[in-house]
Amino acid sequence: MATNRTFTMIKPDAVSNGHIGAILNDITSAGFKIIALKYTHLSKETAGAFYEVHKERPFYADLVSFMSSGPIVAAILEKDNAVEDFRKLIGATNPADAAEGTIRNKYAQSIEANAVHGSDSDENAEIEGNFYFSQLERF
Ligand code: IDP
Repeated sequence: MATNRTFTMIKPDAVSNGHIGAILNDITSAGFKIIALKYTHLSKETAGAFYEVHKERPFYADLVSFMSSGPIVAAILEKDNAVEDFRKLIGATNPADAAEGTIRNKYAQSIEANAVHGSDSDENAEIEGNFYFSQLERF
């Protein structure tokens, strides 16, 4: 059964292009409640650990460099059917394929610098939220 939480990051491209406020506004306007929020800058080691599942993929090294190239915003979000609804709100991985009005359609630069992350399953939402936030930092 779907849980009601997902995890997101506003990636370095969207942060450096000044889109934090607009993206958070899109997220809350779509009915998501912010449960935890953090502005941070990942080291290469931390970005590498977060994307460990993609270690064998050809873009892994570039992705780790990109994700540690500047600050990001991490958040845990709550809404009914959160994981699926959030994936719809952000759109396809490649912004060229992202539906009109989705966050990636509006703010992403490329398939790599694609503005936001959204968990792909309830299990990963839990793992990813725990990666960034302690019990004291969420409620
Ligand atoms: P998702 O973020 O839409 O779930 P994944 O396939 O899980 O997409 O890939 C994780 C991240 O890796 C993407 O959001 C994007 O930043 C990057 N990525 C995915 N495919 C490519 C690619 O073909 N070239 C470069 N980067 C990619």
